[in-house]
Amino acid sequence: MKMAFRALALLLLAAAQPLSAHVGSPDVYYEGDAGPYHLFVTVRMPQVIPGVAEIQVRAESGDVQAIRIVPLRLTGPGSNLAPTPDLLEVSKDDPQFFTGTLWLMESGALQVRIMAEGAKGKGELSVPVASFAQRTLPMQKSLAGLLLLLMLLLTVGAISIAGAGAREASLEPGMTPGPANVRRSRIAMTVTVILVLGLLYVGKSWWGVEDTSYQRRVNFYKPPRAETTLENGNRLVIRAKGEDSRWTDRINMGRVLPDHNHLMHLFLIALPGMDRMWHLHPERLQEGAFAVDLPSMPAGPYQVFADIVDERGFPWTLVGTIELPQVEGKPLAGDDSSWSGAPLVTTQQGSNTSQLPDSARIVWERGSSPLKSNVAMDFKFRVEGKDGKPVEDMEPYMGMAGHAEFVRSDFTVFAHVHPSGSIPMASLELAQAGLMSDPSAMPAGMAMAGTAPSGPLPGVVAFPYGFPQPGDYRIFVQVKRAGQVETGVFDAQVE
Ligand SMILES: [Cu+2]
Repeated sequence: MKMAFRALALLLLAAAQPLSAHVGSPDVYYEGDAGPYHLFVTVRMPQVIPGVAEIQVRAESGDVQAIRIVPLRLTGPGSNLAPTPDLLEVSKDDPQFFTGTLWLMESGALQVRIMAEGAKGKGELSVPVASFAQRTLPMQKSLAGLLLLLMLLLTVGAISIAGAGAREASLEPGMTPGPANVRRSRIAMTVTVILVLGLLYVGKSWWGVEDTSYQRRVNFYKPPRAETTLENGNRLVIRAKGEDSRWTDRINMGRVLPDHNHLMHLFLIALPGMDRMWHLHPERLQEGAFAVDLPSMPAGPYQVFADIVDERGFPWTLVGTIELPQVEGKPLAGDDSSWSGAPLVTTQQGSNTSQLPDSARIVWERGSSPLKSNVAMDFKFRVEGKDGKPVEDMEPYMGMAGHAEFVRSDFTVFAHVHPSGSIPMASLELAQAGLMSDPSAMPAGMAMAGTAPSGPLPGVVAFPYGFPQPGDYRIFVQVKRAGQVETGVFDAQVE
């Protein structure tokens, strides 16, 4: 029985942090066009795989009649063989809001294909999702109790049936068992006890093997460690190391995909107050490591977040910390950018304006209601000049109107978000290519929201996202104006 208790205790011992690619922010927020319909999509990812994802779709216009969804692999076999789609339910109070659930059966880079139908015909879009078990769910105490009771009942039952059978099966009716029968019964019961204990042991081992392999899968998808070394005083070398030993074999750093022009987006954020931030783009070295020549930086501890997308379209964020000496480096160039200012302050009302160097500023149109976690929001930022009017010199920064980084004060949440949402552009491109292979489903003029805008950009940029948990956050909003990258910083308290 002790073994059974141990097996159950093992099961109840489930304490893994829910972390993910993007760190601590597993849900997917997306804004884009399904043919003629503009949709806002939220995918709430399950904590375990297989598990149920919750899908919410809001249509911008009122002419969408039905929305169907189906899960697929993002790339490779199965990425174009769609099972029968499920119909989303229309909200009773709001005909533009659709909800439904979807079983996700496997881990890895998946996509949720969304098919909208309405007055303007049909349209499709595809939302890449990173599917992985975030933790081992503990067994419910009532279920554990019931199983233990059943096990006891079966064990005692099996032993007593074997004993009774050996003692009384060959007796004539009305006869009482003699000493020989009793001896045979004791032997049968002893043998059965040994057999049952053997069975329980095998069962416990089986359970243990399953549990270990599940735990390994959970560890496999934890954010890999960013192992950093400083060479020659200013060259930072970054290597990824997965929590599970199989990670390095399976994730080929030599084949990561370029994500909005760069193989890696590296963020160095001053600890603990986030009063300095660098957004850099390391180059890949021969052996799968990455390296970047640092700009001049003051000595101190820094948090490291490094975004990559593997060849299957699965996004990973390497996480680490580094203690840097005073670095004498070269000036920033290309897409690299930096910001410095006041440390994070957390007040209920937070901050909604951020001054830019040329007396322009970024204003967060956050409304007056308190910020809530796990609510899909459109984070809208207005870049305005001295005169209070939106600036007219905005241009694409790495192909997009803006980039936003959401960081929780304790660094357990990090999300790099774009106007199209929380999905890396490299994964979106793979999903888009999948749609392209079926031209009948691809209406003309379809473009990804927020990518490769042409012509002058409006002085407003919006990011669909939701805070994954309550706490204090700093939001870095990065835009490009007249060839210069500018960063606005906003602090927010989330309930
Ligand atoms: Cu970006």
